[in-house]
Amino acid sequence: MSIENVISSAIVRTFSEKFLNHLQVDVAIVGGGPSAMVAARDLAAAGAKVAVFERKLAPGGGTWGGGMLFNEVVVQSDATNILDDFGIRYLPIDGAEGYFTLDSVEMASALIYGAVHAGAKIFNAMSVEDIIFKEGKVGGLVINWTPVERLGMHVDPLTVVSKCVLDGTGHPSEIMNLAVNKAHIALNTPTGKILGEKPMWVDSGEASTVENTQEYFPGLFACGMSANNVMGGYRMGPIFGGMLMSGRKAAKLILENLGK
Ligand code: 48F
Repeated sequence: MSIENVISSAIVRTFSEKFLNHLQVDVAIVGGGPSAMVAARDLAAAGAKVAVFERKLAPGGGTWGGGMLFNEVVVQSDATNILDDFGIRYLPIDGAEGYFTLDSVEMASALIYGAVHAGAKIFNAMSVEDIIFKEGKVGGLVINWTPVERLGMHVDPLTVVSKCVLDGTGHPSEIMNLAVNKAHIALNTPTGKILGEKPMWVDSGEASTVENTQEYFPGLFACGMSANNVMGGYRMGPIFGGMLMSGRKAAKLILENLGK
């Protein structure tokens, strides 16, 4: 066999095995942002079978660019235990006790590595375009390659069956929008609909991101900015403690739901 054939065969075979093995999972996570990466790591570390579907080539969501492309972010002391779990370093901010700066590239890469090493599988360049909704129950995701989505190619998708779905799609809450507008699901919000993100109020947004991380319909959870958008929380900009704590809370709630 030629080396060219060895390489191509190995890639097709191992990818196919990985993909086949994750067409049915405990938890299907949409989006590879910081809250989702923490959730994926905690869930996988607790023994759940987890697949993450990320539209872009690189997971990490809004982490990489720091604040306005200055590639540093801020985390508060409530969340430094999560940074420690991933081996991410941070420095105190002079005159602001309990707040730390960290390199956003280190954070993004460590979150991804931590999730994958704990056993979560990340499928990048795959977009979630719909949910499975059968007999009143959310049963998984409908996926397609991002280039297919971007080019508007008329190609049918494939599906991933899961016990729980976690919407980690950030500001647009894409899965919750599908749930409301396509499946006509009444979410666990005051109106049953998506309340919409409010403008910036850092401390309120940080707290509400964690509070709003919950199950919004049986088997359907939201974390990070998606949760805040669903429940009408404020935005907070480049402080990330709330995102990390949201991911940890989402994993805890889902594990309870799975009986793990
Ligand atoms: O927005 P994002 O980083 O998620 P997050 O965990 O974190 C928010 C912060 O980055 C920042 C902030 C912090 O203060 O406000 O915004 O809530 O990442 C969301 C990821 O989901 C992917 C998207 O490409 C991004 O990487 N995504 C969104 N919709 C889909 C998707 C979809 N339909 N299918 C697959 N991936």
